[in-house]
Amino acid sequence: MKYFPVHLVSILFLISCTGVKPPEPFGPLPSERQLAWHELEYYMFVHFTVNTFTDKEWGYGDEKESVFNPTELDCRQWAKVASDAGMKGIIITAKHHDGFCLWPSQFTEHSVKNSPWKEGKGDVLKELREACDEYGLKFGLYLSPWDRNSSVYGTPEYLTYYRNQLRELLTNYGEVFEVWFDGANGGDGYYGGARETRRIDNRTYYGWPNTHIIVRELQPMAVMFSDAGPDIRWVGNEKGMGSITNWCLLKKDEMYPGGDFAKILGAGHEDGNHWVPAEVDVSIRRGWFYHQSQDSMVRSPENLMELYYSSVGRNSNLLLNVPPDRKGLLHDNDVKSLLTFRELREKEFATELARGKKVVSSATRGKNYSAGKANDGDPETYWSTPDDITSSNLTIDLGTETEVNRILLQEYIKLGQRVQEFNVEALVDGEWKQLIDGTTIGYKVIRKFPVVKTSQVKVTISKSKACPVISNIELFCAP
Ligand code: FUL
Repeated sequence: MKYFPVHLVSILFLISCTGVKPPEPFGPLPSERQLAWHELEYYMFVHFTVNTFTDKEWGYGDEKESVFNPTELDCRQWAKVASDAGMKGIIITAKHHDGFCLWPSQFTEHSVKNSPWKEGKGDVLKELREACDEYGLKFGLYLSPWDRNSSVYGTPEYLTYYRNQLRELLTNYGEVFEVWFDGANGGDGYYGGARETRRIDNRTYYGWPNTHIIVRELQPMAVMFSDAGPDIRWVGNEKGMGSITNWCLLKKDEMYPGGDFAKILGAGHEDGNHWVPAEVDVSIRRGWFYHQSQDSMVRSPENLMELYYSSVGRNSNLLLNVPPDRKGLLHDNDVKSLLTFRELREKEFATELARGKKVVSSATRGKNYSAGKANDGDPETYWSTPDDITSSNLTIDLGTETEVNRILLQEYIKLGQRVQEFNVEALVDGEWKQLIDGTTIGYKVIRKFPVVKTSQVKVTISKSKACPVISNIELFCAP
């Protein structure tokens, strides 16, 4: 009995801390593999094949294997650059539309095994896999569904060929984080000598569900990309532009790869019934493949910084293409630009101003969901409100007058994407001044605004599908 009161106090204390239930998940939720993908944010695309040697963007399919002959191919250089640039992985064109395979596939003669490179004993994918492991990078594959070399393209037999190749790739090269199914499909080509135009019906020909099963079976943690998912969607352009309103949601059952959906893909569907976030694919040069004539047209570090804001800053991942040259190396101009971009990025976000500062909110769900959870640096905690409160604000007290010009916001997406409208204000000369307004947040949004000197910043969630769950707010003053 002596201890009873103490016991009671601790029980009451526990209830007061944990008694409030967390918000129920709302709408479609990300899978474990999608959550892991979100966190990668920025990774490299590598376009490399016979086109590199023929100076083309789309090989016709009749290129001789003998043209593929990189003189100094070094996947470790690619991986080192990717790692030094702050990227988290590499996705390579195992096979582009021309049908040439960068690995010695047992299902075709049209591959590195009949090229002079390493006397036909080489395997680019194996080398890249090892290099990725050495540098701690994820490894991804692009296997073009369109194959302008294959004599059976357009017939059911081709699907067996395609799926055999996919099995080969997903079995022999370790863990794959993303499989890239491109949307460009059908047209003229070599097709084993037929040299004709072959059209396929995007909706039915590929029998995608049966191909997807193979990926799930062999690489359960790999996400699949295409214009229509199933896991990751195209952003609808190749200019590096994520959409400001960007739902991770999509009515993917109404879509198919290679369909005419570019206009929808940027924003996704606010009322989408599946979680299918957007990936921004864009090249550091004009072309996807290396062309010497484009050596002077490499994107500048400043331009890459803009790309970062219009992709990662808009709730998308950035897949930045850096094509190796005929030696099989990334060109110096590209490397310099990438590394300087990393420096710029580090300077841009060098000092975070909001962490641990005093925060108050107009509504809170309870102690475990208090405003301070949004700036405690812990991605697993979040600020939330009671279920019936879907508009609310949070004010960060910076303590002293501080210069600010960037804000980063994140929703706790494990509970779904909710926010539909928000705005940010700063207290200037005793009055609230609006800095930005916005629509969706999702995994991450980073926004710029002109420098403002303020002691308080207020984030208002003005419209949300359900009570907001904000896991992170950061403030910066970029140079
Ligand atoms: C497109 C392809 O046609 C381009 O050649 C490139 O591979 C790009 C990433 O996807 O659909």
